[in-house]
Amino acid sequence: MKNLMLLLLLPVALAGCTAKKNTDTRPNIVFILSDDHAYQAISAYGYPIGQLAPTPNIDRLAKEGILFDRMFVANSLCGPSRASIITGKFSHKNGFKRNGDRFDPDQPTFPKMLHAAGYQTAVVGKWHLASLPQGFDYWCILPGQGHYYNPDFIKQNGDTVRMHGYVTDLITDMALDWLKKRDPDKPFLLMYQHKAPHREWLPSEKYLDLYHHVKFPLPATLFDNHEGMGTAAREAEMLISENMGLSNDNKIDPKIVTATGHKPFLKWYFNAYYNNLGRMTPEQRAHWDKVFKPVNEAFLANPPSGDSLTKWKYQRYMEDYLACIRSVDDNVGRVLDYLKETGLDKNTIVVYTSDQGFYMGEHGWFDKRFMYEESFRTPLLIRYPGMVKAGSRNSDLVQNIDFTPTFLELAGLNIPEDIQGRSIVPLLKGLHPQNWRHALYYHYYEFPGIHMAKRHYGIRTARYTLIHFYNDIDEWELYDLEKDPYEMHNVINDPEYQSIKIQLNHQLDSLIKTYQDPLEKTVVKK
Ligand code: SGN
Ligand code: CA
Repeated sequence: MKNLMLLLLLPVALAGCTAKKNTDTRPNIVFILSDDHAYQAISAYGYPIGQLAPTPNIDRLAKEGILFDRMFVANSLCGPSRASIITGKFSHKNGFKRNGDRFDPDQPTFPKMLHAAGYQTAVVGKWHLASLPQGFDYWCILPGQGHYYNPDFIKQNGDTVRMHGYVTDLITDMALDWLKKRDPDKPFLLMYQHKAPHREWLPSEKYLDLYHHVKFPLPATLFDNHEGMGTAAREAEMLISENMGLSNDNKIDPKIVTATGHKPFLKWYFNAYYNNLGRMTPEQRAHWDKVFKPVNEAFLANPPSGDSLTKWKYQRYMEDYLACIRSVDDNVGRVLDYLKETGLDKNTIVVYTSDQGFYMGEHGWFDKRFMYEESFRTPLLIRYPGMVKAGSRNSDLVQNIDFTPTFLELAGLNIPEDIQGRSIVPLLKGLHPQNWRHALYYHYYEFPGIHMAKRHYGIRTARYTLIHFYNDIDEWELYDLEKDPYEMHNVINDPEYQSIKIQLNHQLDSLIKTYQDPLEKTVVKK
């Protein structure tokens, strides 16, 4: 009798299981974040660098989804960007203004909210928020910036372990392992966050000399003396010519750097070279030396100087930076293939973005921080077949504070009132709402500090950028991006732009009010 009952109930129980599987149709989210990945270096964006160093897998997201042309960050630096991404708030609200701050992990974040709503959540790779992740079923993160070769990882039990291999491959292995192990009946959020292509650009063994035979065209503004800009640009320490390290960045042995009459710009540059190479196994090191010995010998035999040295450094920079990206692209391909093979691609939102943009020699620079276009803007590509038309492109103003509300809406959750970003779901649907924002706010704080980019805040509209540099100076800059896309001419004092300036100032005031930025009242009037 009992057995009969069980048999009778079995179909009901099975139906229950199937029903459970099918009812939770909320989309999965794969959030891919790279570090310092310039949009100029993604071929789908169409810039020359991307054509010479293609990114076919990242491009798949553009082909099968949407590419955003005007995606910006709230504060162009790693930790602050990550804090804005997970909270949907500007730095002054989430409390993380500069690298070195500690993210208060008790505050609300979108991973926590998704987790509470039944999502399975994981983060692997770079985290860089000083505190440990909260709201994740699984996490495994790099301590701080992390390393390229045989990197350490902090595991959930608190142990730090060194893993053998190349950082980009290892992070992907972890992401795929977790995808395979997760409960297939629940929707998931995977934050898959690369260290690459962050300085100091160590390519994988496979790609050590991938681009050594490609000649990269010089950016038009490589020798910009910043005369048309302002004091902040002139005093920043992010010049390829002066501040990029021949040893740590360009992979020349410190002994050869010294022998050719050079000094490291910062003392730790030599140590960084030794530390990075010191992590390699003898086999990895032998492979490295095979490629870089001839580069070193050629440098010693015929040391470039002056502008030739800058050009040489630029070429070396491109070779390594882009080779790091090639590994990111391969690994993104592995994840996209897995989603496809398992059929997960249909109901999974895949986002590719970076924590900020990066200077590829524009204004003579590397690094970021500034509100000048190439570091303020960052790539954004999204694939979501159920909602996004393949091959679309969007030029509305979007910002990294928009991720949180977007993911909440896509998961069917309410967006808390204090979130400062806006859901881009309408844009994903191909709409252009009339009341979409016409201007973005920006605020950068890390000064004094490495690269010496002065503190500033400002406003960006579709056409203009107005910036106020404050703290140790009090200078305003205005750029007309339509007439001056390279931002070489600050027109703040140009009579033609006075009415624009007044209008932008009003808009800026209103953004400051809306976002409740107390502004640090440390402006020194000259
Ligand atoms: C390190 C880098 C800097 C970089 C900051 C912030 N030097 O200090 O060049 O600006 O990180 O980068 S390094 O040679 O030690 O890498 S961020 O992406 O983490 O904000
Ligand atoms: Ca970064």
